[in-house]
Amino acid sequence: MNSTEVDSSKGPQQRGSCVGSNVFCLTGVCFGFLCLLQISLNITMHLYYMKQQHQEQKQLLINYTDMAAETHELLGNYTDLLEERDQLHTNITDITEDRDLCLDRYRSLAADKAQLVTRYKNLAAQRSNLYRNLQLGGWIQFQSSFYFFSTTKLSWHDSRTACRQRGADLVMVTSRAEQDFLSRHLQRSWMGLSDIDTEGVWKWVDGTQLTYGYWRTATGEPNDYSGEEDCAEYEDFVWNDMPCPTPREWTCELTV
Ligand SMILES: [Ca+2]
Ligand SMILES: [Ca+2]
Repeated sequence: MNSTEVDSSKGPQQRGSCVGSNVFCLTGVCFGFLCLLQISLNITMHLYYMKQQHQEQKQLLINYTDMAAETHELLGNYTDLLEERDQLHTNITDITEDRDLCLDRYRSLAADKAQLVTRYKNLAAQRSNLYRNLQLGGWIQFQSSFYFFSTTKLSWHDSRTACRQRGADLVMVTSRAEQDFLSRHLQRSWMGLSDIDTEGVWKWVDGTQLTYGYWRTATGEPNDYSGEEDCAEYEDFVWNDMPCPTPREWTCELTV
């Protein structure tokens, strides 16, 4: 008997188990391969997941660091803002106090203004009454003064007394315009000018010293004739010194 026969003698059952064993083996190999593949896949996925997680953690750490820095900066800004707010509150308080002071000052000035307006109106009314009374009393206005021309004759001192009793004084001629104005109303009259205190030093009745006069130069006035001429008179458009007791008309000046 040959081997072929022997193998053939094992029958179809033995051949079938061999084939089934191979399928089983192949299935096992495949299963094992799949298991290895699954394990490899799991490991790869795990590694990939770990890497992703590590990157995410790294990114989170970076974000956290950035956020911490931003938080620190925000805290710094917040502190600065608090200081600015406090400073603004202080400024507002100061401005409010200044405003209140200004308002008080404004109200005080407004009250003063109202009083001044009232006083101005009263003074204007008084001035109008004074002007009217002066004009009624024969006074003539020229620029900022009123003038009274007497019709009686008195000594220089009595003339001055008469002017003072009217609230004025003897006229002081202090400008060419005033000299020309008097020329239209006077021929001869006492003026408020004398050298009574010091010979040769001519002073007006308000104490100021004469700086320029319209003296009669033809006769060398003021000439202090006979050593007795200490009072000045207005005579035909020019001035002359005369003895003070001499009766003369007189002219008063009232500055308003
Ligand atoms: Ca004299
Ligand atoms: Ca004279």
